[in-house]
Amino acid sequence: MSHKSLFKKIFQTLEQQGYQGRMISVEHLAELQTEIEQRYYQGEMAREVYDEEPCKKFEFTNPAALPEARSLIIAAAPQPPVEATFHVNGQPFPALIPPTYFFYTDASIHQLLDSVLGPEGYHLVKARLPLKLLAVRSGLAQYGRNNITYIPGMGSFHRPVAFYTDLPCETDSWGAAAFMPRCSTCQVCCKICPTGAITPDRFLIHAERCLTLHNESDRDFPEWIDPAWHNCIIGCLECQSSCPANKDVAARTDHKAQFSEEETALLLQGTPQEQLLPETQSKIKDLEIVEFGYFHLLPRNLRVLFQQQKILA
Ligand code: B12
Ligand code: SF4
Ligand code: SF4
Repeated sequence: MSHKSLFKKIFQTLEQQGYQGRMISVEHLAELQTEIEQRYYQGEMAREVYDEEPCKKFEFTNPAALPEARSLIIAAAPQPPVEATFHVNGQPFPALIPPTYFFYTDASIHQLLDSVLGPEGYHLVKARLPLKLLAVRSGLAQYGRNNITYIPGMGSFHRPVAFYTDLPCETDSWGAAAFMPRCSTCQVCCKICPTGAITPDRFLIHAERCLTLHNESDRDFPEWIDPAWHNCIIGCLECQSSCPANKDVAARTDHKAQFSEEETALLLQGTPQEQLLPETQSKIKDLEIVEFGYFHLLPRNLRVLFQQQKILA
């Protein structure tokens, strides 16, 4: 098959699944690296965030597993927030996990790309890169003022992923970073962000203030965080769920596990995963928190949510 036909087939295959994608040449990696490093050295990026994984593991050169990579495919799949229901004192308590924490779409995109490229002898390797910048500069997405990226039809409720491939890049969509036009007359996210992480005076968020950084961490919550600000099992949804650009997608939630009173009590006590009943383990696995290494944070994060609702003292 010609490169042009392959290129067409890749994007048709993604679109048939409701996904979207773009392709750029690996030649732009150096520019991507310079942009990120300049911001870092100019002090725009919080060192406590960018000196840690996954940012410190960004790789701006072809991966060892595919040194002859010629292009990058950046793709995104719609991903709604997920709801899990817990039970405390006879009361059901629905709690949300934002998009991002579910890997299944990465595997699905990988599989689809491989089904097109594999039979033609091309290879794919997952990239460790700044995905928002890549999505925006490839033309797949636009930045919102909240510093999250938006794709038509998906809003910000999508999960991006990128793959290196040895397929030559014949249609390169690299361009300048775009800002969602509607943000120029809107500041809803700045006002709603509980921690003041989004400020109108600069585009980058004050990442060190983002609630997500703190409730994804093992460290005790800093004193300046009001417990009432927590709104998810992990992460935070405030600047996305309030955004008018998400109006058409915000109502969708995937309903997953229901945890009984006994299961909720065991989780709150911090019972090790392997000591939970197999059906509880399977529900937890379904939430993908285990894969992310966040299972141990559940007792603390659930407790703070329940206390806020006065369900627990
Ligand atoms: C580090 C990180 C964090 C840190 C720091 C966040 C940050 N803004 O950098 C913390 C822990 C705080 C965090 C929080 C969240 N994160 Co996060 N995070 C990442 C990670 C690992 C890297 C982000 C990164 O590259 N930062 C570097 C900075 C410099 O890049 P940037 O934010 O894109 O900044 C660019 C713009 O500011 C632009 N720019 C600057 N000035 C101007 C001016 C104009 C006019 C324009 C157009 C552009 C522009 O240039 C900068 C780059 O040079 C990615 C995964 C990945 N591998 O990419 C996920 C990722 C970005 N996170 C994601 C999400 C969803 C979140 C949360 C909503 C958490 C949640 N799910 O509950 C919050 C949102 C916070 C927010 N409002 O941004 C998603 C975003 C999906 C999407 N729709 O865009 C990602 C891609 C993970 C994933 N695979 O889904 N995150
Ligand atoms: S809330 Fe308003 S300013 Fe913020 S990202 Fe959404 S449209 Fe843009
Ligand atoms: S995720 Fe929450 S804390 Fe972080 S910037 Fe958005 S609203 Fe603010």
